[in-house]
Amino acid sequence: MFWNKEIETMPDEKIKELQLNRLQQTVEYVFKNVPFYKKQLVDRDLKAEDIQKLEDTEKIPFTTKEDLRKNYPYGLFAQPMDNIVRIHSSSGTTGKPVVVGYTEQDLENWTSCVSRLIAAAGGKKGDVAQVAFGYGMFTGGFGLHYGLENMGISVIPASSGNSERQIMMMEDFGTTILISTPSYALFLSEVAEDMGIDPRDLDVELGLFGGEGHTEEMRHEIEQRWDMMVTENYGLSEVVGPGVSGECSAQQGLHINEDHFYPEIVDPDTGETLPPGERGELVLTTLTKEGIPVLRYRTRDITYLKPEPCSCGRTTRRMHKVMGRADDMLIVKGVNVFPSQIESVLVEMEHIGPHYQIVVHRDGYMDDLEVRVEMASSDILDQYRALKEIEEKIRKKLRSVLNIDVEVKLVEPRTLDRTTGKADRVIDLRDETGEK
Ligand code: DLL
Repeated sequence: MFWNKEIETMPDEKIKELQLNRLQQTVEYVFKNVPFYKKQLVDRDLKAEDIQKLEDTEKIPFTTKEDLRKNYPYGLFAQPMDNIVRIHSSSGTTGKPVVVGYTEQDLENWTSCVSRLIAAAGGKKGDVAQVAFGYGMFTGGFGLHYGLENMGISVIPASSGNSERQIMMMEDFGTTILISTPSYALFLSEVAEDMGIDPRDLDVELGLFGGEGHTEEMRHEIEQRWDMMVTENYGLSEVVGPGVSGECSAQQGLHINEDHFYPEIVDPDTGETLPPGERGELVLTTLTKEGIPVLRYRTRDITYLKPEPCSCGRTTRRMHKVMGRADDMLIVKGVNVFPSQIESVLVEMEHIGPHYQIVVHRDGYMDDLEVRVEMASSDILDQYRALKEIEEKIRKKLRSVLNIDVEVKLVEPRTLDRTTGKADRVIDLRDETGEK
């Protein structure tokens, strides 16, 4: 199902032409309207006319989260407040958040980008969608809400939390689409079971998950628990919120809304553009934003682009699911470890549940990685040997994947923290000593 077939199936040269046009306009627009960008461009003696082909984007300096923070709250807005009709902010945990503003046209574009990803995943009129993302400054709730409503889908603006009520609504209101973070969907399946309800008996048949990553293994786990198809979508407040990209039902990567966002992949350390297909940091330039356009925004998200056509008929380039954030990569004993590698191993193992926590400490000069993982049931909790065997099996498997020794600690079922939003699975105790 297409929402905007013309754009979604546009031949490559045409979409590139459109992108180049819009890129030139955006450069001109920010030059005129945002002193920060004007200075950046003047310093490099760069004008809109110097962008003659898409590759010329490389000449433009990057924008970082720090730049947005420094210009808090409205410093990078390209429109006077008179024209800003909505404000959101990012879920920053430290310091001031990043504030973004939308014009009426921005909201219209955002809504249609979100409708596209819902249609691509299989959502349609007649569906009943429960939005279990927080409504508020987080872009997830409102972003999905308007995209769904725009398609004539019945929306339940449940917001996040109040988990038993979420299950009750699913049962009573006949929810067919669940919208949440993957970790909250996992948690909700447990809540249903505690209420004596088998999630597979509910009408929910499609999950539209985003806001955080999850591995393929975790996707299968959630699909089985709910007997639903799980698709994911991606976005970030600084660029628009949800709606940058989303999976179609082929589940083979996320289609980027290329008429609105220009993606590049760069080396996260050097900032150099990487050859097509190589994995690195996603950098996004908005092509139509009026309120707060961004040039070459460093997302810190690690992925790669897939230019080959998709079986669904869309021609828009796809990005592989985000493999982790450059900032999340742990360096333990000199080895790079992505939490997603640990998740992939754990979710596949028997006797343990999908909930885990990664703790990094430093003992003298040595980093230690400890993985806490819940038992699937308490049946063998008092059988010391059986427990040790499971721990050893997990340890060996993690060692073969990560190339470092990991301490594995089995914990009782339902003892690790659950989340109604984005999961926080890594505890880096090295930070506390300032030794990282
Ligand atoms: O999380 C926007 C969003 C809401 C996207 C709901 C999709 C659905 P922020 O709070 O600004 O915005 O966080 C953005 O979340 O840079 C990624 O690191 C992460 N993220 C979002 N979606 C995904 C995903 C929203 N599908 C940050 N896979 C981004 C992996 C994701 N990470």
